[in-house]
Amino acid sequence: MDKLKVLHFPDPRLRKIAQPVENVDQDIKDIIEKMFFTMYEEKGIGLAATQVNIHKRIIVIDVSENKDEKIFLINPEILSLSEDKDSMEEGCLSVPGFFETVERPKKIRVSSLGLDGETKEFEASGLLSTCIQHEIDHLNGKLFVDHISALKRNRIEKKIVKLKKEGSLASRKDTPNYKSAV
Ligand code: GNR
Ligand code: NI
Repeated sequence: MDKLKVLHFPDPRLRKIAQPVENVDQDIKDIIEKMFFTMYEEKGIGLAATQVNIHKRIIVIDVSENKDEKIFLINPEILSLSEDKDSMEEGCLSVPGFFETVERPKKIRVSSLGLDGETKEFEASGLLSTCIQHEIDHLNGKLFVDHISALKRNRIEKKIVKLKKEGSLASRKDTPNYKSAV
């Protein structure tokens, strides 16, 4: 299977708003499969379709230790957010090699479509909650660097543009974007 190409900040395509999936058909199942393949290859714990230039509301996640717990979300919606917050060091396959602490609500209640097209609801906390919020941001054209200061964001942007010009961004792909929750 071919790996999908991951867009890098500040590519304007990362700012597009993804459109809801209307039918969970074979086309959507194929996209999900390719996204899981790409996410595991890139050593990410999550991937939003926006990052691979597919502007549909689809997310894949695996926050498990053994990389054997696939979670996919179709048309995910955050139904409620807790008052209490969690701070985590975040990374992003679209912002390779940079990590910054982001504060987000600790617990969320989420709805999403299953492969049968039925709506499912569940709660998430910890790394899964952070990851879902990070991925839904992508579907809305938002990146984790939008949660940090403009100064830091601009510095990161300049560094990535420079690395891309030098052609040395590819070698950083070996840096896993996974950071432990503890
Ligand atoms: O691999 C990833 N690690 C990560 C770490 C902390 C918070 C969020 C993430 S998601 C990221 C993969 C990615 O870019 N998903 O959009
Ligand atoms: Ni990301």
